[in-house]
Amino acid sequence: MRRIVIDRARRFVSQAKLMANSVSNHSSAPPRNGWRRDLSSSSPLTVATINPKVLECEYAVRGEIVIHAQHLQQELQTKSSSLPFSEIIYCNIGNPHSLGQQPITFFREVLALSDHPTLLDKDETHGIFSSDSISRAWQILDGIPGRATGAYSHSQGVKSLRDEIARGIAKRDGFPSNPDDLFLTDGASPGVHMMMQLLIRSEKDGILCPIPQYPLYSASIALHGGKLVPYYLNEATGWGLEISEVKEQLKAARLNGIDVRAIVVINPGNPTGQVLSEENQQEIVRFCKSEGLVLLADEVYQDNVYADNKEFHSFKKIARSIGYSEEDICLVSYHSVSKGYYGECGKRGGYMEVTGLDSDVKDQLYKLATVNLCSNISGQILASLIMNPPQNGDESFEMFCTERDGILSSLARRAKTLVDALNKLEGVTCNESEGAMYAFPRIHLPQQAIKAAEAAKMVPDAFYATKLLDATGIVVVPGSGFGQVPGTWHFRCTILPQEDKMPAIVSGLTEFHKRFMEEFHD
Ligand code: DCS
Repeated sequence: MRRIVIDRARRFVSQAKLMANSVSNHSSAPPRNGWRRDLSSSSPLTVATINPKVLECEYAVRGEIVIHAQHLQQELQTKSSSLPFSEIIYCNIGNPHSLGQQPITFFREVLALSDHPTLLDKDETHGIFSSDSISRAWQILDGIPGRATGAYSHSQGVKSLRDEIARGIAKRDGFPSNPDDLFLTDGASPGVHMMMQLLIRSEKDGILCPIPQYPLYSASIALHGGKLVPYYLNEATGWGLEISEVKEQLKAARLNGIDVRAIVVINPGNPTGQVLSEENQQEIVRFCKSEGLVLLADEVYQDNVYADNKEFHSFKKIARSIGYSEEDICLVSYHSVSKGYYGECGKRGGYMEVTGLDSDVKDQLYKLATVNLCSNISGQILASLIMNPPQNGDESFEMFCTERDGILSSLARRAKTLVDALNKLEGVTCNESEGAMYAFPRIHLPQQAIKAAEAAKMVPDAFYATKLLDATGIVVVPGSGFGQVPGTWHFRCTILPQEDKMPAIVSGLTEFHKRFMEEFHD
C-alpha cells in the first residue's frame, strides 16, 4: 500500500515536471518578451541560487500554454492572416468578466458610491442609482472609521463588513457565525497561503489534496515546503470523493512518516465540477474529527450549481447539523467574490471563516494577517454584498434577480452544451459539470499520439492542448496541470465564453479532434 501512495505521488510530481519541461522545450514556446534579460552568471541572484521551493511550484492555469497563446495573440495583431483562426479564446481560466460577463448592477452601484461618497450628496444621484444601493452605501460608509475607504482597516477586515458577512453566513446555513472568526482576504488565495503557512512546519507535514486539484494547493504546499498527500477522485462515479480512498492514502502517508495535518476538499469541484452529497460531506466531517485533521473547505463555487438534483451545503452547516461544535472540528471555509454569478476576479475580495481554532493559535493567525496589514477595501465591501444581496422589496431586487438568474441559467446551458459536445467525440468521455465553471473531459489518446508527444518531449495532454491552440486559437489547460491517475489524459475547458461563441468553440473542438484522431490513429 505504502509503495502505491509514494509511486502515485511521485508520478504526479514527475508528470507535472515533465509537462513543464515539455512545454517549455516545445519549439514554438514563446520568449517572455519585454522582461527577459540574460545577465552575467556573477549576478547575486540566479535560478541556481533562488529559493528552490519557487522552482518546485507550478501553476498550470497561467502556465506555458497561456504564454504561447499570448504570443499568438501578438502575432494575430501584427499579421492577422498568418494563423488559421482570427481570435484567441481563453478557456483556460475562470475569469468571467474577461469573456464578456457583465457585473451585477447593484454591486457596482454600491461600490461606486462608497468609493466616491460625494455622489451621495448630489440630487442627480437619486435619478441614477437605486434607493437601496444608496442606503447600502451609507450603511457601509457609516461602518468604516472616518468613512475612509482609502485607509487601512483592521487586519481581519472592517468589523461592520464582517458583521454583514457573518449575518449572510448565518442566513445561508441556519447556524450562527461569529464575525471574529472571519478573515477578509484579497480573493480566496491569500487565505489558502496563510493556512498553509500556519500548518506546514517541514517536509514531513502533509496535506491531503484531491487529485485532480486546483493547482493553488499544490503550489502553496510546495512554496511552504510541505508534502502533498494525494487522494484520487473517482472519475467512474462522477468524480466521487470516496472516503475509503482517503483513509487508505492517509494510512499510507502516516506509515511513510508523514504527519498529515489537514485535508483540502473543493466543493463544487475544480477542475472536476462535482457537487458533493450531504451524506458524503457528513462522512468527511466525521473522518476529520476521528483523525484529528483540519478541514480546509474550498467553497468558492457555492453559487455555481447547475445540476437539478444537487444543492450546495457548507461544511460548517453539515458539521453543526450532525451536532459537531467547535470543540469537535477545526474547519476553514473559503469564499471569494471571483466566482458565482458575480465573477469579480479583479476586485480581489474573499474571506475565510475559521472555526474550532484554539485562541492562542488564532492569535498567531491574526498576527499573520497583520503582516499583510489588511485586504483591499473594495474587495471587502464586495464580499459583504455577495453575502447580502438585495432582498424582496428593495428597489434593485427585480433587476438583481434578472441579472443573477440570467447568468446562472446561461452558465448551466453552456455547461451542458460543452459536455454534450465533448461526449460526442471519438475517445472522449466527460462527466457532467454539476457545478463550478469547467468541463474536464478524459481523452483516450491513440498510442501514435502518445509516441508523437514523447518524440516532442511533451506530456500527451499538453501535446494535445498545444495542437488544439495552434489549430483553433482555443486555450485549455492540460489535465497534467491538475494531476490525474497516471496513464489517463484530460484537459480543462471553462464554460465561460459567451453563448454566441459556443457554436464556434464546439465546431472548432470537434473538427480539430477529428483531424487529430485521423492523424494519429493506431
Ligand atoms: N479556489 C478555487 C477552487 C479556485 O478555482 C480559485 C480560482 C481560487 C480558490 C482562488 O481564486 P481567488 O483568489 O480569485 O478567490 N480559480 C482559478 C481557476 O482555476 N481558474 O481561474 C482562477
